[in-house]
Amino acid sequence: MGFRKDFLWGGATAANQCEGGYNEGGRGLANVDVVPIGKDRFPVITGQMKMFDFDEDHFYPAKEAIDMYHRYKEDIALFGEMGFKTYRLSIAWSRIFPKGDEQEPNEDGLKFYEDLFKECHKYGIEPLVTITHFDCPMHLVEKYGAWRSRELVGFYENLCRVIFNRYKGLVKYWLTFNEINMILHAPFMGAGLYFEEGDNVEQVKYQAAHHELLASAIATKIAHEVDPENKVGCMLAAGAYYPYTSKPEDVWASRKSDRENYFFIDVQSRGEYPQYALKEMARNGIEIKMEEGDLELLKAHTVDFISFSYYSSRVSTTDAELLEQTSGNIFASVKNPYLEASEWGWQIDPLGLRITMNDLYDRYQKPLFIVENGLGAVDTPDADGYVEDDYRIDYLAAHIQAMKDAVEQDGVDLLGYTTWGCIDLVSAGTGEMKKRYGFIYVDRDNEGNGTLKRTKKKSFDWYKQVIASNGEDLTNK
Ligand code: P53
Repeated sequence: MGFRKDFLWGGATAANQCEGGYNEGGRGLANVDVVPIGKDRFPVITGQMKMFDFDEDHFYPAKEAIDMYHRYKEDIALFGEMGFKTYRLSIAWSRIFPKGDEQEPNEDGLKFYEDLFKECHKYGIEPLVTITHFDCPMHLVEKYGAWRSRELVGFYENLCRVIFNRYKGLVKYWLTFNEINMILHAPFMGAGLYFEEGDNVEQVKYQAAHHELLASAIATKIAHEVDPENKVGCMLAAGAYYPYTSKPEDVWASRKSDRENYFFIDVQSRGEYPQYALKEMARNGIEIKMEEGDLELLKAHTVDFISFSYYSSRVSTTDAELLEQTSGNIFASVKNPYLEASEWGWQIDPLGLRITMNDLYDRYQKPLFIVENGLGAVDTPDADGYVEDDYRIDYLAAHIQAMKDAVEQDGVDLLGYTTWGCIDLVSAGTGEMKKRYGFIYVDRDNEGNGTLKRTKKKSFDWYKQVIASNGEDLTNK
């Protein structure tokens, strides 16, 4: 019993949140580079405020991030020491195609990831690669309006062809779009969408989503053609919605909120636009322009597995006053009175992970892969850089226990588990360094000061023990 023998334990990062080196190796500028820290971040990531380049008044944490571009060997050695079986990372599109619409890729960028994958294999670590983790070359944003334009499908297809061929034999697990539903919630950060006055925002988002869904199906097709060993997954920002009360209207609201997110996975996994979504779009006057063959492509090239991030469950309500409190969050959710919250107000709900896993497995009947989970917290290192992060161990142990219950008690098929930000990195939501997830502490602050030195936290040895025991020993010694 317990987890499968080949269970993929590991950690996850994203290029823009850890690499830095934003203008090195021929890399082009991307949407994720120009999102600043501070009060303007939210309007920028939601596409309400135009920020297409750096300016003097803001600090842009992704420019240098934690400098993994130069330090990946040291970092991967530490992952190896923890016994990682897999390392989830993303490719920066603008390293491979600096502008996005070139015919020929940038060799420096290709070589960088080739070396990085080889470094992983030295330690027996299987790379799990997110093809796009929120990033889109700025040239594609400025010239085509990013995923608004159908041309992006072709540019993404080129990217996929190039990387699948180049990394054949080095990579076999691929995710097409990180948190594909993020296009609804943070459309500039998630998909390079910026809105002009007079735009029909919902129309633009769903048209762009269609392009991504199509691109995802095409990527799946090519991945399977290039190497039948390739396994392709979709990726959802998950977290089941609970009704605030047992009032049927609240229950119905929670179903609708779930569907808003499951919509994407329904298309990627079942290969069809679900009826509820078609009806809802029709009611809202949203008309998706499709071309001949689109629906066939979606149907023919569904994903092999379902991956998702889970940080918290969410709560829906029809109470207008309560609803008011939810504005300004990436995901609308009222406070659940039964749960504790992190320092950033993210509510902690391990059982919610088991519930979410069961929802997804019931719905799709495909293997699941938890590719993000973790606690963003303030860490206080001692003079040697050591952090006694029992709070993080408690969070992770409770979530691993819940996923074990889903596997052992409920029979969910789970391929692996990668914790988010296995090494401290820049927060996507806030741009802070202070919000840390790692087993490895990185000396850098919100303003970009620090030596970038890496040190092990208490959770480092704990996670090593969890992996060595294949999830049997979760005790904090
Ligand atoms: P941060 C919001 C809600 C759920 C998932 O988030 C999210 C976000 C964006 O903040 O994104 C994922 O860094 C994402 C990662 C991100 C991680 O969650 O705001 O895939 O890039 O870093 C954690 O604490």
